[in-house]
Amino acid sequence: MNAKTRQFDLVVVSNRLPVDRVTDADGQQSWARSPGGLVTALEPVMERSSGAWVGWPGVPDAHFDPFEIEGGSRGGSFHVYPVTLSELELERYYEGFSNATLWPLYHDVIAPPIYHRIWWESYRTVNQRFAEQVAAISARGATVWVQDYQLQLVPQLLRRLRPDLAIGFFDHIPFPSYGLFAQLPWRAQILEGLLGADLIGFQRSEDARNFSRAVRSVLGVVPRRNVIVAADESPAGSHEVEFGDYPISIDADEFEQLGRDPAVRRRARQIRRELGDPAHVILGIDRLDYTKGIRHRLKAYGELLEEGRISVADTTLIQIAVPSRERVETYRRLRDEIELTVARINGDYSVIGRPAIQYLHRSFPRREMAAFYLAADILLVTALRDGMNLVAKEFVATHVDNDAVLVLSEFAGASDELKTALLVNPHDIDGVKEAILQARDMSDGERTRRMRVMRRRVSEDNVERWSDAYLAELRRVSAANRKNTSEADHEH
Ligand code: GDG
Repeated sequence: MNAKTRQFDLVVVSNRLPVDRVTDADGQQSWARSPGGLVTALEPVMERSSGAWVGWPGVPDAHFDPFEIEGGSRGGSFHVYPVTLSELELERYYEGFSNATLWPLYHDVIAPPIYHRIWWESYRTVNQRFAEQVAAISARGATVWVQDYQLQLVPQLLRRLRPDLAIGFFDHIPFPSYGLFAQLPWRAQILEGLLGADLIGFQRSEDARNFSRAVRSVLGVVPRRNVIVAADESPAGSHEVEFGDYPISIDADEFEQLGRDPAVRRRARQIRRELGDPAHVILGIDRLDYTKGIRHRLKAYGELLEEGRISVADTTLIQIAVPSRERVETYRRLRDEIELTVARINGDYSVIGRPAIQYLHRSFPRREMAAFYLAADILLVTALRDGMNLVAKEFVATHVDNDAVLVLSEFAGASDELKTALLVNPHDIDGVKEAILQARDMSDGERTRRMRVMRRRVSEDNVERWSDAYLAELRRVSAANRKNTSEADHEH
């Protein structure tokens, strides 16, 4: 069958495809899979049920034919349907509406959200294009799983085109409290867009509560517990939308294996040696984003050095800041601020061969990430707001010897599950300082006890369980909706 006319039983839709365009030494172009939690989670189900992935391939103004990509960690393949975005759409839909309007608004306005009507228009246009692409390749009654805040209108647009589909939506980032969400000029349209789904998943129960309140206040529809009756164009005139919390996780086995891998363990020891074998290695790994609280962390760390409560003689902080959204002005400014702070702290406290902060602005292969996790005694996650924070879960899974401490922000979704971490309010700098010292001075027994509880949790609630639970519920809810629709159809 021609790849273009193929129909699939499971279609995953996300802004960015989990593949990258790569050019080899001879100038030959090809596709490489970008490793990520979501692909790993969905790979087994995609293979079981003839799956396709719809998304933007990362290159503006380029048209690519659908293709099949192989070579995953499980040796499987899936079909890829690239959606074309122009340079202007990238500016307005992606960098504009997604990353300069929704992202700051949904993360508690840590940075001020910017509202532009022209960005909103582009968001609508692009969401329509995604919906049409999905409609064209979904088999009758197929399951479609829409991912994240860039595509909140797709559920409704898709339901209009294909009422036969089971439509799920998962929000990877927080859903803001009503007081903030109310700012959005297009708040009603966004909620109506989402309500095209059969099931809406959030990271935390708090997000689900915020969503419920927004629906009540903006649309005047009162949810019954976790169900909303949403008007649509079907013979029944409406369908039921279920919503709830489905906290995402990681491929815990993979990180545990990396944690036991002799080569990764050797590399972790080597990292410590190259730092001059400090007694305490503290780590931060984040996309360079203002939501991650990197400045708060540096402030706490700088003050501890200034007060002589920690010393470069026995402690090093490794801060990995993964480049992110570098064309958005707020991100460029943030990078300057962070690098100025790091340079000041290093200028004031480093000695030759003993940096106060080992700062790395780049990304690393997964095995190297695991080596950094293993090399560290303490991980600092000080996010001001974070949907989940997978780095925290990966750190926990990798430390198979239970010999590390997680300092975790209560504003990260992960804090609902990882309750034996040292929980901090990152705005409380003194509290963060105390937590760093408590982590450093913790007895072996307490470290092990706390870590063991978290490791069990991450290993049981892994990402495969997450996607299985979500998809099972989606199919249940949509089957009930289709039954109601066909009964209404017969009555007519
Ligand atoms: C959003 C939400 C939510 C990072 N640097 C490298 C690298 N990574 C990988 C990590 C981890 C992932 O990227 C980052 O995930 P986080 O959850 O920490 O943060 P966001 O990117 O903000 O993700 C978040 C998530 O969606 C999932 O729902 O948890 O709240 O904001 O897996 O390992 N991977 C490699 N090299 C790097 O340099 N290979």
